[in-house]
Amino acid sequence: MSTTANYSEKIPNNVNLHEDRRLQRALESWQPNFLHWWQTMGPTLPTQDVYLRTAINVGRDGWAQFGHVAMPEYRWGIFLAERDPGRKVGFGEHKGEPVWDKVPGEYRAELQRLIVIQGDTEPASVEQQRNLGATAPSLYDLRNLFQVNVEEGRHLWAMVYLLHAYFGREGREEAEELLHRNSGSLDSPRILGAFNEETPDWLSFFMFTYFTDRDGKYQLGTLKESAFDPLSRTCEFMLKEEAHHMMVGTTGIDRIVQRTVEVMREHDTDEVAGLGAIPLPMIQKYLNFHYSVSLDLFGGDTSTNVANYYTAGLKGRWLEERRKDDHQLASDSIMVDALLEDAGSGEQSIGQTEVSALVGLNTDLRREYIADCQGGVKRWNRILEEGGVTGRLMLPHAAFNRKVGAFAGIEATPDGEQLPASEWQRRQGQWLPTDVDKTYVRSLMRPVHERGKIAAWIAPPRNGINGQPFDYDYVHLS
Ligand code: BYC
Repeated sequence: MSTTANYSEKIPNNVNLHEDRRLQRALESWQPNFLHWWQTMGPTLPTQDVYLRTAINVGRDGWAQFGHVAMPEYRWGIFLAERDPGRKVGFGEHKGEPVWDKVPGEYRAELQRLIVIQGDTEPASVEQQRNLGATAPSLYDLRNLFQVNVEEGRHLWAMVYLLHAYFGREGREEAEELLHRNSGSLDSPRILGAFNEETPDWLSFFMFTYFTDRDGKYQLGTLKESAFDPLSRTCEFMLKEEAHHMMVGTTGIDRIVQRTVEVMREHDTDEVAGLGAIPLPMIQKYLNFHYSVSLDLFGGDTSTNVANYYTAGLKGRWLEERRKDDHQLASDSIMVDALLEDAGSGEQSIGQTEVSALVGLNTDLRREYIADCQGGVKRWNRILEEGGVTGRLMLPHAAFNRKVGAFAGIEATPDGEQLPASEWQRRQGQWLPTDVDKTYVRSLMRPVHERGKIAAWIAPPRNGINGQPFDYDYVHLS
């Protein structure tokens, strides 16, 4: 297989699609449905063209090409990372055996489910972000939004390729369903909770790309370990694109915090709401929301699903190779979050319990994710510190605002103190964005579509894209 994509075909690919006419025809008949979905559910702001990067090969150097592209003509393609012919299963009961080029019959249903769930999130996020172009704070940010959108579209292609190539008629039906479910739809919602939430403003967008895209990074990292080699190779390449999405989120929040600090100092006040910046407590509430719904994306703290996925070799751990254990975990244990019941009073309290390492694998992954999220908080707090501001941001406790896992049935403050439901009802507006907060943030969202200009609530970026300056003509509007 060559690493360079073949762009002479309708669907650019590096999987020699032309050698399998049936598959090629099936994907070519899905292509207009995808384009219809993009036109009806994708970005709403009319543009002539956007300065986008397009993947042209999967090798180490120069896999991307930058240029102005009319978005509906973006070359969404199918790219798998290079095959490692000697690759062996790295964990579970098949550890040490050669990896699989086909789907073993006994794991078909589970693999299909994992691929469908992964695939479902990609178009969901495009749907959630579809109206943001109308309020972009700069052309630079607008371009980044569209870059994220086209790449999520490509990640949908990545999963649809697997469904079509390896899962027969059922796979093709699932590929159609991926275009029929819609974010927030009452009749046919997206599968996972966070992907039915709104992304109505740019503070939410940056929080989403920081916290929710980061779940994507960790889930893709575990699927990259899969014994099903085409899934592993697909995810490996998706992770390269994902890095840009992380950058957008991290630096987006950097720049909001930076601007808030500047306005606080300029006016010598914490009350920046009337001054066009976003107050720190409001940033904290948005952070609390996006972090807690993203924690839910890791599933239950204990899960027999994940134990089975691991044992079967379908889904590994984050950086599996670096783990210093037997990669089978049959006799290991792990402490996981739990509600502990007092034998006498029957009262429940927030605590931890020991379970077998296999059923605790969602916890293992969530922990890796939490440690990574701390990195963002540290860097935003550094901006606050350097700006001479005493306030700090923090990640809320794992029990705060949870709908999945051990703490789904209780309420807790961001400090992890348990609350009766009535008190939560009364006080949740202290910790989660209220209608007033959302209205204020939305009131700031006025488009700045002029070259080199930026909205007052966010600082300009340090660097442009691909060595271009901030005032580059990243987007030509229609
Ligand atoms: N919402 O056994 P449990 C991304 C369901 S993001 C609703 O604890 P399991 C991206 C669960 O399906 C990454 N339902 O869960 C980011 C199960 O249902 P069944 C997406 C939920 O299976 C930004 C039941 O509850 N990729 O790429 O251990 C932009 C019991 O659950 C939720 C993946 O997630 C929820 N939050 O783990 C663009 C990877 N959580 O089986 C893209 C593939 C759980 O009883 N998915 N449920 O009907 C998986 O690995 C697993 O399915 C999960 C759940 C980690 C999601």
